[in-house]
Amino acid sequence: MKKRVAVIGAGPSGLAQLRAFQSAKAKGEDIPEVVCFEKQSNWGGLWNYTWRTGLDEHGEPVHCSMYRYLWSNGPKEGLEFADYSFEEHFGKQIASYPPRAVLFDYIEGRVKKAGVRDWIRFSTTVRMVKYNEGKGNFTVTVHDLKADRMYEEDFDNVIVASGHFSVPNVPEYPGFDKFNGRVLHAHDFRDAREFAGKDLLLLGSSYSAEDIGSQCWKYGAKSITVAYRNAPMGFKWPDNWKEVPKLVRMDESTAYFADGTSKKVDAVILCTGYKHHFPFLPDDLRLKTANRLATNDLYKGVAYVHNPKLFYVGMQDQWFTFNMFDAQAWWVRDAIMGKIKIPTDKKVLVKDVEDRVKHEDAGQDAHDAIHYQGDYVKELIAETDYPSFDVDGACEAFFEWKDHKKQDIMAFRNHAYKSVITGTMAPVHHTPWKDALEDSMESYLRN
Ligand code: FAD
Ligand code: NA7
Repeated sequence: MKKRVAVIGAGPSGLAQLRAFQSAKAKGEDIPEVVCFEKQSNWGGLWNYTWRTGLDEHGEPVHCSMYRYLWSNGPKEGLEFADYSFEEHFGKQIASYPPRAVLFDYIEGRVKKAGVRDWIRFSTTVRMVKYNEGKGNFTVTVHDLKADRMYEEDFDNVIVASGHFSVPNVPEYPGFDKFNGRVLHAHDFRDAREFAGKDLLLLGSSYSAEDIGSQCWKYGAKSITVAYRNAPMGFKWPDNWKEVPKLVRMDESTAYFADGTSKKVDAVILCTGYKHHFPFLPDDLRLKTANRLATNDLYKGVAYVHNPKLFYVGMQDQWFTFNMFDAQAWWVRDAIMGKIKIPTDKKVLVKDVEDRVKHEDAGQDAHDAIHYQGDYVKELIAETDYPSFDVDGACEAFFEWKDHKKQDIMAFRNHAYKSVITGTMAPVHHTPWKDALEDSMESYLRN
């Protein structure tokens, strides 16, 4: 009997997993039967944009946290697939910060080429995973949303690739219930034009606050006020953008901050992050971790220490994305196919996690964090046949990106970097980011 493997989610991580198995098959290896369950009707995960917010047409929570006009927030040279370059996909080198639709096309291009679409059961939500102690396997209960039918199947391994930037962390502040404007989380933000001419308050001081604020600024918001909880982002912001200490309370129209200042605002956007949320996993299988580089309970960052037949891909906070998911997916594939041995002594697995946490905690700054995650990618790649690439070169692209952000936060996307896969330099985009209001693929590729 062939082993059966369930993959939960067909976003970049789940698709990396399918491509990993398919590449072994293409080399003549006998691979397990792989079934991927995806609750959306298409692949791409967060990159599969929808206008919907709240619940979808089936009553399922909408997964998408992306929005119109989103451009990559880091250089594409940091995420390029080692087995499928941008040049291979687009037939030429393209600029370094592609809009969402361009990256979606790139992600899709590789899996279309691999021919793995048939492995995915779309519009199918995983409702429960149970480990059968006696049989040593898992029973997965799923809901076919189109047929409105629930059924169970057994699998030898389960790989959770359901993402962790979809279920919002939604704090409450005094007065939200009295405020006359809209209070929304970044997860439900879709179109910056809604806020043209408005005074906006954003809470949070990480990527969402930076990027949603920048989008709103670009598309004509009157002012942006960002309240930070611990530390400001500290970029050189435009004149109508201010960072203030944390929000204390609101009334019908005004926000009051910890430094005694206040600001009349029209809407509040909570850029307060996301939760690792796995409603389909029981206590004995459910990962509980903060959003960090060294997660809790994952040996080599992927194998669940309390039951190493269960794997998680893409659960780390992310500098590296697509290429890190690949490194993980190839490693998980080889662990499942028996080419990599996971130690049977749980103490060894736990120690591995402790060491990773310590190592991450020893880092001082973002520079160390990028190196840390780069080293992790290198470590995994060295143990599989994933094409080796210049990970240090990708780290360099991240360092340059950080410098460019410091120089001018509204212009960092006008820079270009060198591919670590093909060695070619990206062209400089034809229009500065702040003036490029049209973000279609046709427009972006017109270089
Ligand atoms: P996801 O993309 O979240 O995919 C998970 C998939 O699992 C989804 O398709 C979902 O429908 C499915 N799923 C979930 N639960 C179930 C279930 N119970 N049953 C069946 N299917 C299920 N990264 C970059 O590299 N560059 C960027 O510019 C960038 N910008 C970002 C901007 C935003 C606003 C956000 C939120 C993230 C951004 N990211 C970016 C990071 C992003 O996390 C990764 O690029 C990538 O999408 C992660 O892939 P994933 O497959 O792990 O998760
Ligand atoms: P992050 O990077 O997890 O950041 C969350 C931010 O929210 C962070 O600045 C937190 O403040 C802040 N936060 C969390 N809880 C609160 C409360 N209660 N009050 C105020 N502020 C709070 O999430 P992002 O959404 O920015 O980014 C996630 C991904 O989306 C990322 O990979 C991007 O590529 C896009 P802290 O700094 O801890 O004080």
